[in-house]
Amino acid sequence: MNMTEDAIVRAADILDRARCALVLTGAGISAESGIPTFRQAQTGLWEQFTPQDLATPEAFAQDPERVWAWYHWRRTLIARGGVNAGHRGLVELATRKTVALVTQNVDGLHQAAGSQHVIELHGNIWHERCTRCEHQHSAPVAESTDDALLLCPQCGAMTRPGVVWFGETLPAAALYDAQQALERADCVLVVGTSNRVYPAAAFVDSAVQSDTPVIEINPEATGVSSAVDCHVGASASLALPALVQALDALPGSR
Ligand code: BV8
Ligand code: ZN
Repeated sequence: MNMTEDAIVRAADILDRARCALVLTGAGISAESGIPTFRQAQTGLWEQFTPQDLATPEAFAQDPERVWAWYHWRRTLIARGGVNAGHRGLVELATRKTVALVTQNVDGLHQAAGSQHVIELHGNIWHERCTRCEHQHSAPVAESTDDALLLCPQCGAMTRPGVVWFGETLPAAALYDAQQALERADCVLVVGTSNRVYPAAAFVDSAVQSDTPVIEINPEATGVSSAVDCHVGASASLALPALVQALDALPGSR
């Protein structure tokens, strides 16, 4: 058995003992859908920018057209890439264990794969909200046909993507639900995040500090890899289906 297989069996054993798992995902789980992660260099027109340059209120105030063009580009990548075996693996896992799924991602791919009650800490790229009135709107999941900024159908003012930018506070309801899920969880599975963006990363920190067993799935080491109970050094689309298989193979499993 190689190191990854061994880690997956250990992770399955930890999960099997748990009653309720909190799963926290980041951009890495969508990487194999062809969506660049936040730390990966962007491509094409956007390679000269980092997400931190564009995902801020200041960038939007300075050049809303450019920021909307970036979101249209990402929407097209998401619509084109679709869900992968990692997203589907979490749907399968939720049929074996009670899972609370908290994501930092805005791509909506967990919901597209069939995950229920997804807690979106950073909003959703398909949501749009007016910068002047209360109007909110969800765009259909489809490749963007243009890259123009979008105007409110109600009052004609500019709309903005319904996501949380750097320097903005997270939705109180999502934070509360994630906190509740963390308190109920007796195991945390963190998938595809560099654990650098707060306050989302604080959920993993507090799990590690409170001796809740933590499993990390990430082909790279991160700042928490040395502190977690089990690091699976593999991609989400390989590790998550394998984790479900290993759970099913345990004696006494369903
Ligand atoms: C807040 C939505 C406070 C937008 C995102 C100055 C001013 C204010 C705040 C701050 C500041 N300085 C620092 C902060 C805090 C800041 C922060 O944490 N900054 C970081 C950069 C240090 N946080 C905030 O600003 C937050 N708000 O603090 O408010 C406040 C309080 C009161 C009043 C006002 C303000 C808001 C943070 C939310 C930002 N929005 N997204 C959009 O998407 O367009 S964050 C963005 O980063 C994404 O959501 C992304 O998910 C998230 C985290 O990144 P990761 O998911 O971890 O992605 P990353 O690329 O880093 O890592 C990918 C990982 O996957 C890697 O480890 C890789 O190895 C792995 N991987 C790759 N391939 C695979 C894989 N894993 C598995 N399988 C694979 N195949
Ligand atoms: Zn409006």
